[in-house]
Amino acid sequence: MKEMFRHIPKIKYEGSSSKNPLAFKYYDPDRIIMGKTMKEHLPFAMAWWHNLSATGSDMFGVGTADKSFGAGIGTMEHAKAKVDAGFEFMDKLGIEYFCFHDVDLIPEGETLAETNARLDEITDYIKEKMVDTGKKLLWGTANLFSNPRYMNGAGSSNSLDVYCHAAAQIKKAIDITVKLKGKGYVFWGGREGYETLLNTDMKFEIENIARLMKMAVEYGRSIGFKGDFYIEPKPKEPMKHQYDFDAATAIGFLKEYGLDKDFKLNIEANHATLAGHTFQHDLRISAMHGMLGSIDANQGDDLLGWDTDHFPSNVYDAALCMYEVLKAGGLKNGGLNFDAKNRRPSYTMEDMFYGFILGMDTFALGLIKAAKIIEDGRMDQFVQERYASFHNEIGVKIRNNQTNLQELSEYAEKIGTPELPGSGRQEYLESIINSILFD
Ligand code: XLS
Ligand code: NI
Ligand code: NI
Repeated sequence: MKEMFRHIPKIKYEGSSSKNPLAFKYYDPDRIIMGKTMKEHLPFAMAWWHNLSATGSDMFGVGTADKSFGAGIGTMEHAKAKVDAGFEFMDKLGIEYFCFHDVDLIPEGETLAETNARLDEITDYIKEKMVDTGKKLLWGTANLFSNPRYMNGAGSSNSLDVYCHAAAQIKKAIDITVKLKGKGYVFWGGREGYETLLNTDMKFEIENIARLMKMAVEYGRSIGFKGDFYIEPKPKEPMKHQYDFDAATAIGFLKEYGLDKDFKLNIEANHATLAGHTFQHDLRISAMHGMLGSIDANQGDDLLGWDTDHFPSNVYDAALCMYEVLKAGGLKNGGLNFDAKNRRPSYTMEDMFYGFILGMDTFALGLIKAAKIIEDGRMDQFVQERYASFHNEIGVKIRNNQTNLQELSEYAEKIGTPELPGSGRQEYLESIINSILFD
């Protein structure tokens, strides 16, 4: 088999003083942080779609990057060349996991049967490579948004036939995820939303999505899938409004329809910010419900209002992300999937590696700094003390749901006018973070 990235060596850790662009400055896989190796804390994954398929095309122009890997686009030979390229890429970077949509793997056939046969063939090939290399599938998913038939969504489509076609695609995508021992299965509701309420029965659509997910869980469990199902919330784009708006909305939906035992959330940084939240916010919401499943590690651009999927470079955000992950006890079945792409003018093979080196180093730094924030202890201690007033007798009663408005009113009368609550000390806390980040 020919080497695809011939001029690229294996990427090694060389430390922060290294000037070698093809080396890690912070990601040192064997370094121990809080009792685990960096590699264990940071289960990085390659997204098949951005890394092996996307060429940088946008609505103003065609692609700039050549992802043919020496084969004719649209052929099974090309599908296999992508597998070869992907495994070589993961190997050179020391990445253990990958993620895919069904149609990232193969050119879609004329019929479901043809598409499915191609999926069987390519997953046989991928499976062999996995056995040889030890690489693993983090999660699989079905692309239910690109084909014109999904213009009104899949689970939320007004068309029964489209709904059933989506069901068939999901069934097959779960089959191949299980075949490749995937640890998760994702639902990103690409077009599960609406363009205008004037033509939309929102209640019907949301219930239909829930029914489809229930069937997916039943099917997955029936064929032995033990991993997690995930919803990946996003507020909009491509639709004007998407039903899985943000973490809180998705959790409410999962609980409403009894899906919360099988599902967790896959939080994407750029989706959280599109929803008007910080990345940390959606991670916290998920974690506090015990539903922080996996992460799509990327970042947006503050000045652009869409999902730009930049490789993460913001160490501040990565540190707060890893702070949430460490506090939540780590990612169990989940990982850090680089749902990220190079900028259109960064079109060379080297750029593919620079993107991942940037992202992996950013999260390595984030992990190092998050551990320091926790070990330093001042922030956690401050938060704890901030609520200390709830430790007295009446506070304990409130926390145990053992009181009522009558008793609280009597207490309030007894104490007279309350003192002002303690200072929030935001600036003090921000300066602690800065001193840890930049020491
Ligand atoms: C798009 C989503 C998508 C999901 C997988 O915005 O991030 O890439 O991660 O369908
Ligand atoms: Ni996205
Ligand atoms: Ni994503």
